[in-house]
Order: sequence, then structure tokens, then C-alpha cells
Amino acid sequence: MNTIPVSATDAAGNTTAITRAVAYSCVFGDFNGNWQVDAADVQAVAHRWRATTEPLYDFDGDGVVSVVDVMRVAAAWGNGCP
Ligand SMILES: [Ca+2]
Ligand SMILES: [Ca+2]
Repeated sequence: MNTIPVSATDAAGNTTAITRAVAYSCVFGDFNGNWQVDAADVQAVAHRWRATTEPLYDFDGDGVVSVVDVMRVAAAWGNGCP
């Protein structure tokens, strides 16, 4: 995992800064950065089931992590980088 700094400023000039952990990978669904989609990656999405605050895991963009998002990662199971 790597971290990236992110900040945003609202209209009143208030700035919020956070650090976000990200995994760099060449394959969709690899969240822990080991270049393979496996059980750990499916668990990462399933663990956030019904979450509305984790846009990283909301692949269909409906605003919530649901079975659709989990199944997209499950469908990529076994994929890896060359
Ligand atoms: Ca992985
Ligand atoms: Ca979703």
C-alpha cells in the first residue's frame, strides 16, 4: 500500500486534508497491490457492504457498496498482471 495526500477547500476557505491509502496495480480488483485478484480482494469489498462512504469500492456508481460491486471483483478472480 501507498498513501497519497488529498485536500479540498470549500467556498468559505476551509481546507480539509486527509491521507488515503491506495494500492497501485495493473489489474482491476486488486486492492492489496499483490497484482492478483484473490480472496483478500473480494473480502475487501464485501467488508464494506452497504457502505456509502467508500467510493473506491462503488464500481457501478450507485452510491453504495452492494452485491453488484462484490460480484464485479469476484468475476475478476484469478486475473493478474502479466
Ligand atoms: Ca490482490
Ligand atoms: Ca455500487
